[in-house]
Amino acid sequence: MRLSLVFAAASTAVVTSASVLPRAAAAASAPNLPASSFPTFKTISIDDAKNEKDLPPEWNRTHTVQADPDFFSAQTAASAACSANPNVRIEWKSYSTQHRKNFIGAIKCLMNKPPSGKFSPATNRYEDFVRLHQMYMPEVHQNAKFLVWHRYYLWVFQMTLRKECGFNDPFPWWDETLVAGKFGTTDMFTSPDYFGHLPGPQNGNPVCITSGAFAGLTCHIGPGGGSTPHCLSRAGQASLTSQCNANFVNTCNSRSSYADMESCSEYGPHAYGHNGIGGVMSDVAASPSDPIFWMHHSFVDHSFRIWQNAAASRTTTINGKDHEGNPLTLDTTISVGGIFPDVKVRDVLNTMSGATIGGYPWCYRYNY
Ligand SMILES: [Cu+2]
Repeated sequence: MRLSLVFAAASTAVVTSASVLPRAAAAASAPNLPASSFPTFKTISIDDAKNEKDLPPEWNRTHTVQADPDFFSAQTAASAACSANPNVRIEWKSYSTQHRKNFIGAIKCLMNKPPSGKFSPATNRYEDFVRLHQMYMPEVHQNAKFLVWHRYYLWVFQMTLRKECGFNDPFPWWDETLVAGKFGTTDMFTSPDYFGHLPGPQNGNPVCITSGAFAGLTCHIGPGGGSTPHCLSRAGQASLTSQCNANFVNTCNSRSSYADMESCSEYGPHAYGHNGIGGVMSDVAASPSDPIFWMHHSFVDHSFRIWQNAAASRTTTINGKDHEGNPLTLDTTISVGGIFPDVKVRDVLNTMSGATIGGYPWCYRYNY
């Protein structure tokens, strides 16, 4: 009797003090990890990219897997239907205020849903996606699978917003070349309604995000391969985000082979965007913990699609190698851990194929 009274009193006290904690104090309860906790992404300078320093002599230049004419010609009817009514991803600047708020709200909706239980130790549905990325990290980075896998991962995330959170609006994308070197000035970061601010590092370390829709967010996946609760943090560096410029994108896109372009994109603008936003975004394995991840990867996928638009063969052929050194083929599996069906490389090369995947049309393009 006496013991239970003590417990009752103690738990009442805890509830009371938690309920009167101001939001900022609650935010501070997740530790702000130092920069050294977050492994950064490997980069290549634009000069080295121009000199093809990232490409070993024999790498990727041979063994291009040719198109499967039967497969791609069979898509004609579906792709015609798709062309008539594609999902158009709209660049953030012309994305309406209502769409922006709905998009942010849908991400928060996923964060407020329970985890599936298949991605332990994820604590909510959103973190299922973070854990998935963490699990697949070695398989889908630093090899040619990077662009095709992240294209599907991004689309699956967006279809999940639609399916599980009723987000039926067009999807946004972010043209980072418009703000290369000044990411912090876009209203994505400056508005109280969106992603929260982009502070510079303090004493060389990231800063917890206390503004925007995700103020005070605790990340439970990462850093690296672990799961230590930490605040959503950033450490913006203009000298790095300046590399997300049109010249660098065009340098990568001037490469004619998929795998050569992939290498330049991954270690070039892609890596600089992650490292330049810093903190959680520079955590290779668990960077999707920061919701700006999806905007950054829409930029990476956009560059890939622009490269593909230059030649029809770029939506029907593939080359390069996977993380084990095996050549990618049209039949190489792209898996998202069961959140959506496994697909093959052939299924994701043409974003306008019109095929049905997991009940949704694979059918999108960018507004420019
Ligand atoms: Cu990734």
